[in-house]
Amino acid sequence: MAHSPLSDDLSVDIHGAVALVCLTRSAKRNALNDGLIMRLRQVFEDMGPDIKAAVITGEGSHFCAGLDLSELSERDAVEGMHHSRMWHKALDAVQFGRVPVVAALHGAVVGGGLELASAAHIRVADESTFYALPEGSRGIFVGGGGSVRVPRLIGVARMTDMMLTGRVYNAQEGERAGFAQYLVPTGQALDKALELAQKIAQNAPATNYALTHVLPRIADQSADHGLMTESLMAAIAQSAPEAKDRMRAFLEGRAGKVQKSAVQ
Ligand code: 1HE
Repeated sequence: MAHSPLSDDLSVDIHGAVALVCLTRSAKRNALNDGLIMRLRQVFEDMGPDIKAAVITGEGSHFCAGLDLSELSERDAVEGMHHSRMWHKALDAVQFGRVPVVAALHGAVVGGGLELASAAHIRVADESTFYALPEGSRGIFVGGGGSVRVPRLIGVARMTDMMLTGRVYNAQEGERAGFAQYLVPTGQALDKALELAQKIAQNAPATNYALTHVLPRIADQSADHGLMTESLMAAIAQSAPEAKDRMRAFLEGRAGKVQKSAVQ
């Protein structure tokens, strides 16, 4: 396993075909300053072809406390626009990079931390997780893509309520609302996220690409355009030799059957 502390604030460990990206600014609850946002972008843009999936997590007792509020002070409107666009580029690099990303969540997943978690493709939360958008009470608005990504997880009405009233969702409520796809006992989110990422890394690359790059675009299209895009993607995926090998493996009894899962 290779370990690279990219800076005091971020590290990357390679577990086979999975990159584990960790926010390591726990003294500030992994609050995201400009330098950290730029490094995150760089890490996801530079992910090489040997990496097939990634996990993102945070060191210490919280995933991420959002924007580093100590940097907010002296920005005018134009600088504020550039700052928000910088976040967009970084979180687009997470969502639309080479590989599927699983976020392992615990403690605070708030403000820009929730925006970061929302850019991942799957979220695994432990029982200590809580979700909030304190921007509402800090007199600001989301600026890291939250208005686009959060409603796709929980709906516009829930996000509006969170920002107008300061409502905090606990781990169970968050899973029911759609923030997380998996809820595990405290301390187990990272292991579960790594297990899922190892599984995802075994998928055919065309399937992973279709799910991370094409499915969200289809969801934004009209039904008619979406169906056409689906057909094009399906044809490309089916034509790959790897897809044919996998189908043949099933027909010849060499691939696993779909199994009813144990109650989770
Ligand atoms: C910070 C930040 C931060 C902690 N920026 N320094 N986000 C927020 O409004 C959330 C603000 N943070 C909190 O509500 C709490 O810190 C937590 C619930 C996340 C954690 O509580 P706790 O008791 O574990 O830690 P703490 O004692 O509050 O914080 C420890 C240190 O981290 C302390 O600094 P210290 O020098 O006094 O030790 C805090 O000041 C520091 N810290 N959070 C800067 N966010 C693209 S736009 C996105 C817009 C937003 O994200 S707005 C929401 C910002």
